Amino acid sequence: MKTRQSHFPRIKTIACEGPGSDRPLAFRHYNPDEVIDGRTMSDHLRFSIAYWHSFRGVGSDPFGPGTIVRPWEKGRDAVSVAKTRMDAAFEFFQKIRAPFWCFHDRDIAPEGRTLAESNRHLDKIVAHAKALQKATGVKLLWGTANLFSNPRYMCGAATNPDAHVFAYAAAQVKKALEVTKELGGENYVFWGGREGYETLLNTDLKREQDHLARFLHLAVDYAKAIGFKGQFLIEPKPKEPTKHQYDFDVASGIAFLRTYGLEKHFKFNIETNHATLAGHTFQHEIEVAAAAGMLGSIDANAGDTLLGWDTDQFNTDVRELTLAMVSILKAGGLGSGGFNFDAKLRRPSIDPEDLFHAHIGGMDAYALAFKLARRILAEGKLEQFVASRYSSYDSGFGQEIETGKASFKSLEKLVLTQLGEPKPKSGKQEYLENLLARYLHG
Ligand code: XUL
Ligand code: CO
Repeated sequence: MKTRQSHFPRIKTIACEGPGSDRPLAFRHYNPDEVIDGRTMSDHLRFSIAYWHSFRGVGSDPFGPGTIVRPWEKGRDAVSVAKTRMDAAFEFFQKIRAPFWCFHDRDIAPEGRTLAESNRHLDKIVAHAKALQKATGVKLLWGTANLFSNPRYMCGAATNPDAHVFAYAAAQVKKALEVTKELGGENYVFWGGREGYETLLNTDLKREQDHLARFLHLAVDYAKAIGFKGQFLIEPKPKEPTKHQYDFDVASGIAFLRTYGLEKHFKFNIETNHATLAGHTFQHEIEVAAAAGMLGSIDANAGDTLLGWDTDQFNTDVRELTLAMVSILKAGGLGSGGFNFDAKLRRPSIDPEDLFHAHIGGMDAYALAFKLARRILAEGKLEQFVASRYSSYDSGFGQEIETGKASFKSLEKLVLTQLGEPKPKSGKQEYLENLLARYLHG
């Protein structure tokens, strides 16, 4: 299928011109066709474009309305506008060389007056998306349902005190799972934007958590019933829009999933800005998920240290991304996941071209981080340091501790009769930071 008209007529497909290029509309590090270890960079990195920010974001913030007016936002009715917008989006996905996209149900199709009408709109747009996916080769990384914008969800969806709202949310997710399957989605994401509370004065915390778990079990059952094989992902976030969100961070997400017997069915979609809002580094969240074998996918963005909220910026901090990438590669990669740019333009960045600059910066930073992390792991200096720091557990009484053969009694005897006082050893943080700096800056 050919899209009739170009929505970015002045922009050609972005090419990789190498680190020496000074052309703003070129990649310097992300060469999607470069083969590394038998796979293209496009395959390694699995970049994805977030429909909500890049094609529904208008630049509004709590202090003012939108600033961004796109030329493609016109048509006879809301459904035909949605189709033209989607044509523009797929042209962008191709020109920016992103192999994947992600959406919420309500990003791609207008909500109707009834659920039945919303579903009819969605079906029309999904048919259009399917044709565009076929024509361009762009695939769906994940789908999800927007269970946070409509006023009916003001007190939560699965955790709403009103069972009627739970039922409505269930119906919405049922449909979202069906369309994600129809579009070949490789994952399905649950971000519980309003699954938390504003005040405990009106909240039965235990009952809300039970309801959230019941909802997720119903989703698991329905995915099985329709044969949806994609990976389920939980996206933790500590707060915003609610004061407290039940999926606070990866560690509390793991505890929640294990408490309710859901751990086999879920992995984590880790978002950088959500990690920092929880008081963690991006790498910390990745390590916690990887340690549990539950690292799923990444929402690639960044916060602003001077603003305490979810600013969803494009991340160009190569140091932060290199550390994250080391942890991701050590864990064996993201499997069916990818790097989804859940990031938005700043409010005054109103030109369609700004979408290109933003993604070029983000993709190049990740691509460079990927290459640096591969070098770090190939040389193995950091890993060797860590391994030797723990080497007292590799044999003797250390090994007995790890294998469960030692007891408090046996260890006491050992200290009293042989070991005596341990000799302090340096953690060598500054040496390691300098080692990292050599990879980053030469
Ligand atoms: C919100 C956020 C969402 C999820 C999907 O902070 O990250 O866009 O990624 O619902
Ligand atoms: Co996100």
